[in-house]
Amino acid sequence: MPVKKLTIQVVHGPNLNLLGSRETSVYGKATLASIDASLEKWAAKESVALNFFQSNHEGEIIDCLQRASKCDGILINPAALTHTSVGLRDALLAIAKPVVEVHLSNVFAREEFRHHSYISGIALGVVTGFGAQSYELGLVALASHLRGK
Ligand code: CA2
Repeated sequence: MPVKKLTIQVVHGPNLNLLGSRETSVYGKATLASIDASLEKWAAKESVALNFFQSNHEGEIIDCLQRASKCDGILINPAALTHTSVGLRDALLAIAKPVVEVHLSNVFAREEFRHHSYISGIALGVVTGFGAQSYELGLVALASHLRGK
């Protein structure tokens, strides 16, 4: 039987456009473009279509999620919005698709304010602390879930 094509919305939150240029000891040397390219490489082999979006603005991210209501699932690094945004949580609840939350750093090994996430409680799962690999692990897990594996 042919494999069903999945569509996954990938969302990167505020400041992640700076990846690879600053704070490399915390977030690693990979750029956002290189992370997207490696996700795309895996997705192409697995019959998964990825739509990428990054913004430094909460409202733009919420608008993107509302436009993405027909996707099968969402892979998101909400960045600082993780710890602050009821609006983002409500937008994810409204779209009602499986969400995987990812973080480059291990948020639990950092400042206490990063230990709380408004997103984790509504997510299928969370991957945190594996650098760029967090995204890859999250994508594989989300696609497996969507395929019922
Ligand atoms: O570890 C992660 O992926 C975070 O989501 C990154 C957020 C942080 O607020 C979360 O607590 C954990 C920060 C993203 C900022 O990205 C930068 C990248 C390069 C240089 C400066 C900031």
